Amino acid sequence: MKSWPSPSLPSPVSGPSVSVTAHDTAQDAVVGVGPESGNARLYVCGITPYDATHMGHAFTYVTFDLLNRAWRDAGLTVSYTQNVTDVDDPLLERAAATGVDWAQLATEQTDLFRADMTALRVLPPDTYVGVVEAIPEVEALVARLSEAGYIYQVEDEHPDWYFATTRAEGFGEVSSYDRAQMVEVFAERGGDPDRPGKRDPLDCLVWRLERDGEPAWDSALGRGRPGWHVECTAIALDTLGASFDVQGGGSDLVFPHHEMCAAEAVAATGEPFAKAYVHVAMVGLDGEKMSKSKGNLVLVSQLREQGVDPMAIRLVLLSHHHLTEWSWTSEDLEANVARLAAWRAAVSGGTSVDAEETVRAVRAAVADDLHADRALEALDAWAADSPQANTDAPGARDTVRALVDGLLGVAL
Ligand code: 5CA
Ligand code: ZN
Repeated sequence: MKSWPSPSLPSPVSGPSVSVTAHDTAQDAVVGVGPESGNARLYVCGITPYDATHMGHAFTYVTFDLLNRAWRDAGLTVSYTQNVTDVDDPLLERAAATGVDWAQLATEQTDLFRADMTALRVLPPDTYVGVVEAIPEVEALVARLSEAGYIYQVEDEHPDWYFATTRAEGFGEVSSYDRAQMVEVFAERGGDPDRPGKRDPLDCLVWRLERDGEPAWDSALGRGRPGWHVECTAIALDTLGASFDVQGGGSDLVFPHHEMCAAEAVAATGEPFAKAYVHVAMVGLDGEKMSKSKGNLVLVSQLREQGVDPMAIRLVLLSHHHLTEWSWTSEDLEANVARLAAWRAAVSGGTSVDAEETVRAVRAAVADDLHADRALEALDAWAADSPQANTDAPGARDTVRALVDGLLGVAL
């Protein structure tokens, strides 16, 4: 497991526990997520570390940080696993194109990601695992799938191993896509529907045999490396078990990634993969999805270097609901720099707005499908008539400050 030291755990926030809801893609409905009491289990798909963290990544990880914090605030403990896709085609291609060692590139970019997340006060996952560290777990899962009759080799000069995706019970229930849509999106997002020798265009690669110049590991399947989806399935099942509470990621992972993960898990365990699938809308720049492959990036590290307060960046991210697509703008950043200053002024100068009522509104907004946007509005109203020294109850400002720190992860 990779280390990711905890910068700050949420301050304890006392208050009535509120159960948490979130939009589940599979049911296309806002549903209760996590148990009534005890331990909630979360798996969030981590980065492919070949370039620096952009605002799209940050939006995704801050959204699940909010879920983590909301669960803790509701009195639950949380087991949170995140992977690093530290060996994959785009990473190997970038390393080859820039003449650097792929493992070195992955290590550097993973370190930068952790530094960015720490600056944004994203709580570290309990388990942070690279695919390279999880090869034995992938092998064990493929063996299990093979025993259950779901694995085959294509017949060509590279007889790679495939999973018979469409035979798995419940296949299609995460995305609800029809078959034509699946084949189209599969081709766009790293899949190979047209590869000869596959039994079904939607079958997905689980083990790619060694090619010249590519990293490879010995395994019972032959020397090679894992396919993408099976990595997350193996890491999630190994660290959280089946039927964990939430599988999370950006909406670009609904299909094929999370659909394939779910199919593999059901085929291997007979149980559902996750109870709910939560997906974060895409962040764009100038009307296009922000992505490493397009290169239209606003980087967290870049803004930090320019001296932007990471708490203002975090407020920009929190001010957008996770189901709504939005584009990064400098106006939005300026507005949130001002918002941060107003909240800080209210913490030191006082306000006449009732703190308890504000705390209730913030808590209710976050527990309701992670509506941090509405929580921010309640805090804006609280801060709006500052300074009003001596009109608020003793300790009221500290209560609000502790809530903003613990639940929203914003240090005032
Ligand atoms: N390593 C895989 C997941 S196993 C991966 O998708 N890596 S990634 O680096 O491309 O993306 C990391 C996370 O950020 C994923 O959850 C992805 O869905 C999310 N993400 C990527 N681009 C955006 C964007 N523009 N807006 C919101 N989230 C995004
Ligand atoms: Zn994943």
